[in-house]
Amino acid sequence: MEIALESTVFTHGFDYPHNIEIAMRLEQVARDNGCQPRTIGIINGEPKIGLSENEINDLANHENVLKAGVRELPYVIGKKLWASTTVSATMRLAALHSIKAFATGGIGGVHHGKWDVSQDIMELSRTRIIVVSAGPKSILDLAITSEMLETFGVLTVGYKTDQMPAFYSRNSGIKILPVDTVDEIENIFQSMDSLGMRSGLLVFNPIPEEYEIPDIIVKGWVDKAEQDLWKNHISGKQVTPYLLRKLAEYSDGRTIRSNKMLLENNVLLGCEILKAMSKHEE
Ligand code: PSU
Ligand code: MN
Repeated sequence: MEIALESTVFTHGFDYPHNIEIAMRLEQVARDNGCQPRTIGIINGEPKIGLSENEINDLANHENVLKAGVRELPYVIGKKLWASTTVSATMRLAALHSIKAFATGGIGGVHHGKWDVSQDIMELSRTRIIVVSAGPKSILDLAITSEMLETFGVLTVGYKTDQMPAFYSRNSGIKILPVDTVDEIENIFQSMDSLGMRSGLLVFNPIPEEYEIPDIIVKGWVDKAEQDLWKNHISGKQVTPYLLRKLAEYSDGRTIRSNKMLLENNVLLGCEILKAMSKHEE
């Protein structure tokens, strides 16, 4: 049972040394739960489906690492570059290798007030794999992201919740279809196959209560961070790394701790889903 993990979270999401610590910890959580971790990234133009510990270190410390979505994969492979893979690129590479589940933190979506829509949504609509996430990234427009997921036909379910989780907090107030067990998730994934749906299944798994940060507090930090963004003319792929760094700064590291715990929680659920799938395949 292989579980896919992404590399952008440690190349662009966290700074050293948290980044390496978290990457290693997630692999360990997978192993402790009976799965083989496959952290995906591109080394010198070569997609690695399961980076070694050394390669994770090299990728995290390499001075010129591109953040590659699925669109950029041919570019970084063709030009033999070093790249981390976002949710969209990780999904594609994992699915190509018949990996059935992928655990991540936040998926990309729609940013506030501008036409900045992540490739993650497009890829979820066309690549068959189960993606476990704690909600769209907190810096996004959640209502529009939820609408966009619908438009692209991305089936999105909430694990033991009927509200879309909002990354650092468990509830966004936006309705979502609930599921109660990993067996239900597996049944739904099989049904998609029998209906000829080749899209991904997005499973939103709320952050554990003890690490939750109330929405209202996060919003204050996000507003401030967005003003910094605007003042410093940051755009495109720099947006997420910049905002995450600012949130860590304003929260005195609290967002880092929460981010780490929700990632672990998602790896756990990913492994449970894989176990349910393998039980039924026997
Ligand atoms: N969520 C985080 N940190 C991140 C990301 C998500 O808390 O670094 C990464 C994921 O790899 C996701 C990507 O796929 O950001 C989306 O980036 P963009 O909005 O540029 O598509
Ligand atoms: Mn974007």
